[in-house]
Amino acid sequence: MLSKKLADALNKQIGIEFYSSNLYLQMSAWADQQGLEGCASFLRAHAAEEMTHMARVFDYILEAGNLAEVGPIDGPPTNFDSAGKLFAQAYEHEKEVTAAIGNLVELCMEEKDFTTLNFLQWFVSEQREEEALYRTILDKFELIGTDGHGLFFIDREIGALRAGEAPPAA
Ligand code: OFO
Repeated sequence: MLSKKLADALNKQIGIEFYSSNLYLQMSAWADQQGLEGCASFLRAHAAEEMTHMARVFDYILEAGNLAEVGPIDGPPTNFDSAGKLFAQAYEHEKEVTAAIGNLVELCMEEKDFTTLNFLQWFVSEQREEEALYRTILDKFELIGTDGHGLFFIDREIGALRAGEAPPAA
């Protein structure tokens, strides 16, 4: 069984992963409305991937013999001003998730729960990949720019990226 403190913290992570999924789903709707099909499909896939993160934590809590709890989840914003701002926001969000995973790792060490520490290693690597992925996207905005046909090309490039996969080495 997990300690009450660790079970509570992992249950909070369920909410964070749900929120991530809802955020990317909402972002995909915004992108779709702007005619950015590549961005919309990338974000939609990322929303689905976040649900798998949620399920990993949910299942782990259950397997440990504790109660997995789906708490209230805040609604994501609906307007993102521009595609560049949207991806900057996604990157900031991933950094927050990385910090939340870091707090969980710290708690495992405090509690000497090495099984959960081991479970969290996957998330530690995943966050490194996701931050790198969003940095790659932000680089595209920087390099290509959104003037003229820029946004069209960026949208095509983002559509070709796959959420959940490490970006090619620069
Ligand atoms: Fe974006 O990795 Fe889960 O939240």
